[in-house]
Amino acid sequence: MENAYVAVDIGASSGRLMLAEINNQQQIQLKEMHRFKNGFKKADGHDRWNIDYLIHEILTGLEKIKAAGYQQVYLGIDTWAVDYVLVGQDGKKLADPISYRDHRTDHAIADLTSDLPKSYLYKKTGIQFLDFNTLYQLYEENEALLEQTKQIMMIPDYIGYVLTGKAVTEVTNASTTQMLNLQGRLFDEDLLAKVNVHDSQFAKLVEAGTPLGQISANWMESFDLPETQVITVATHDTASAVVGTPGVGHDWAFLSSGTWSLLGTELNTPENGQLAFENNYTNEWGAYGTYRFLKNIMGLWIAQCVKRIYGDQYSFSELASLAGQEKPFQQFIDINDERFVNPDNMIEEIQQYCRETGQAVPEMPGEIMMAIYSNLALFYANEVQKLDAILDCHLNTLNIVGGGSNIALLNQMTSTLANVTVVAGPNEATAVGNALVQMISTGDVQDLKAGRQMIANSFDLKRFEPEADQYAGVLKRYQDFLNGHSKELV
Ligand code: LFR
Repeated sequence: MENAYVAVDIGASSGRLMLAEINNQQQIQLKEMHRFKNGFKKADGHDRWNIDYLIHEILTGLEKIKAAGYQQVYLGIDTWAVDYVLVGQDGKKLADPISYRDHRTDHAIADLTSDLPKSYLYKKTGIQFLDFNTLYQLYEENEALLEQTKQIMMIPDYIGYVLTGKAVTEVTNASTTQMLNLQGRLFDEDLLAKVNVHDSQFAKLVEAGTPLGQISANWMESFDLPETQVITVATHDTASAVVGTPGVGHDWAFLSSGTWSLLGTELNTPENGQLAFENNYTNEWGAYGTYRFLKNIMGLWIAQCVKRIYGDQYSFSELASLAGQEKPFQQFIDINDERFVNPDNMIEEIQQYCRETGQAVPEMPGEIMMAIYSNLALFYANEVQKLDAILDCHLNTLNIVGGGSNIALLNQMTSTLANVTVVAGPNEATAVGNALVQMISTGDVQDLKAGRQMIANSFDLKRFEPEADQYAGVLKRYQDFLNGHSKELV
């Protein structure tokens, strides 16, 4: 019997269990078996994730998989990065984890780096400065809770631990803590000391693709589950998305387009020089010794917040088609401005930004959406140019994966502005990458290169080529605007 692989992929707004199998034509077939909502809620003064609910949804999804006739499966878990669970002496969580969008870390970078130069921190870790990195979250952590903490577990590691009883710290996600040392490839003692935690509070570091164990007997007794072998995959969703990107050759960049837009390229050695530092590029660790050299861009989060305000009035595709009826580039917005991280009302925030910068204020839903798409495309194009400059190379192809790869309008604008071929798809790259690491681990797929070839043969990828002279001069004007208004962290 062929192996069945379950990819548990949980993002900030939804989670899913995808079943992946290899068919007779050596293609990966993917089927969604269960989907559920995710989001943080205010509790005890902070924005928190409901982690027990997420675990319960995974078990419900596995029951559905058993009911569909699967007696035995492999399973991998990926989620968003940087957030963690504090586990007490009794092996139980001390509190629900706080979301990285919580405002507790708003000033943490400045506070923590007041006596520790940023350049020094960057040399050590190669990680971009984002105020929600685990380092800053731990800096702001409740001291009494930290004192009771036996182990600090990243979200997907914690879920794996609850399911199997086995604890590890997987590196693709652990690198986003900004506490791993690039040279030694271990936790950095100085940085841990700075936030009053100790190496012994983290379970041992493992690479993506390491078997974890069986789902514990107590879960098997209380739920009707298949026999499930958990494999520690590239547990950071962005790491899985990059594994699942069908890049070919050496001149491709990726854009993992979901709640966040993660734009960058895959490297075999990290790049933590001056230019990378000045542009706040990160070297997150990837599967198989790679590095994700990328920048976090605010992404579809902005559109998701706008849609939430409109409620059920419009679907995403209706909003996209309304946008398509509007003229692009009516206003320039620095979408990475901190004010868009977690505003009370995203529409008003965008409008206020336009007012403050003396630009046309978008009012209608189509105008708002076009303002978002235009500025995402501009931001992407600007970063593709930066990547070329930092790495002294020319990236010819941008592989866009994730939910955002379905937005043809955005793909086309990006291709034209960045002057690159855009290859769009698969939209479930994260689940595909999650499953691929499992398949390589069991020996069903030889290696990453063979796996990416398989992905290219399995999914319908769409190509977009630059349209000559379409938006001449717009990118340059946007760059001038950013020079005057950008609030880059470095
Ligand atoms: C994407 C992502 C990004 C990370 C952000 C916060 O879902 O994992 O890579 O920077 O969420 O965890």
